[in-house]
Amino acid sequence: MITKPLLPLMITLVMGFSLTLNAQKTFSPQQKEAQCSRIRAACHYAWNGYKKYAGGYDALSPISKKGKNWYGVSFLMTPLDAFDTFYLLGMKEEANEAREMVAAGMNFNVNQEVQLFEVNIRLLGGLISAYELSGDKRMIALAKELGMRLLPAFKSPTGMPWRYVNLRTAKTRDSISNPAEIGTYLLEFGKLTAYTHDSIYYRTAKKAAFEVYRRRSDIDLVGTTINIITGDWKNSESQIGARIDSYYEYLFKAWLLFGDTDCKQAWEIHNKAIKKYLLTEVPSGSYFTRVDMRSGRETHSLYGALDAFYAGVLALSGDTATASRIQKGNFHMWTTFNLEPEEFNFRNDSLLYPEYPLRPENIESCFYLYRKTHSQQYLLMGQRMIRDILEKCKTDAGFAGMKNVKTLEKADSMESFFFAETLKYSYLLFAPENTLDLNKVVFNTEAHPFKIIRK
Ligand code: DMJ
Repeated sequence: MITKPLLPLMITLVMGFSLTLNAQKTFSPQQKEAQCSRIRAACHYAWNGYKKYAGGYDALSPISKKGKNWYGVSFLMTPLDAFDTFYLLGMKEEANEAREMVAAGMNFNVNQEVQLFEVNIRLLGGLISAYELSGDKRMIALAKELGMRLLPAFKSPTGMPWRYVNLRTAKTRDSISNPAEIGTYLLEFGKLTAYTHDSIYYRTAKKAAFEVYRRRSDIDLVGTTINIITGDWKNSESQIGARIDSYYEYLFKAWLLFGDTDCKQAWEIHNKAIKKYLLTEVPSGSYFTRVDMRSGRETHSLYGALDAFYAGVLALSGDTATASRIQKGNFHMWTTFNLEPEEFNFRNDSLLYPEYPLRPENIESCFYLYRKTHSQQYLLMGQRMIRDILEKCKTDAGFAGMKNVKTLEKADSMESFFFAETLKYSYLLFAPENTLDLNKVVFNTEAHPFKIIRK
């Protein structure tokens, strides 16, 4: 029992403690710069590892210390994805090295089948932003050539693209696709239309996205997989993660980037349905569950690393109230496992898929929320997540994804999006805001910044 004379002392001590905590919670410009330096050093370390062991390849295998290509030839995924991150971080030498590697080594005139979606967001997106930041005409020439070689993928009975296209022969393959791999071209193809003065690019990308949109259910949701020949849904589970995520993101961002009001309307209709049927409150935060696209009934309370992006899109759209509740859930997912898993069940915190391939989405959402609210909690969340990545994922040659967030067994993989997105958003969270003005640029889904040309 606390005696009366001791009470004022206790109150002073408790208040003093919480004041100290609050004081610690406000990041000074020096503390922010220290975070930026840490990210720059990590970026430098990973790039040196790539150059030493994997220079010229698509990516570094950070445990076996070897280079790895996605296909029979290299498309220099890492240098191209990394260029604009180096540029924004003020790493001029590295930015030049990466750009020269791309200019000297990129060749799209190859008899090689590629996955349309990945090549679009990483390569076409990387080339467009490289041009817009550096003015290097070689980058836009490569972008135009790649765009031309990707177009045949959209020749299908519905206008929805095949998943794979051969860059030289234009042969296409794989008709079972998904909203993300069908609807994530609006930004890159819209930019190509602006730079080529040929409307075919944006028209084609928009037709594909709206072929998905017009097949939405009566309750305005889309499913996970669809046949691009018949237009029939193959998997009617609706969610906001893998295979759907950037379809929603691009409808909203095509409005931001180009002022396309059709896209704005489609985004608003989908967003309303997503919030009505998928958004679920539990004590640890808000999450998006999975439901049947027609009935709206829950199929699985599964959430994961990819789903975490939606808080960022909502924050960017101005809905910071919903976004902050989702970010509470995102951070709970991270801290429950001390690195986020690919999938977990948010109703009982059980681990469903333990991988962590160095994904950015949780930090990306912190970045948008911080820019929109300036609440220090997002800096604290970011600081914690960045610390976990830099400490737990570091190897002798770079940074490695995790096979298992519980056992901390590493995977021999450092995805190029670690440079393009994870390190970039980590840096921008703490960097002075004029490093990147969100009123002037929109990020594509691989975090390549595109200049707004909204009319
Ligand atoms: C990136 O390639 C893109 O952000 C994509 O939209 C989803 N997955 C990865 C990063 O996790």
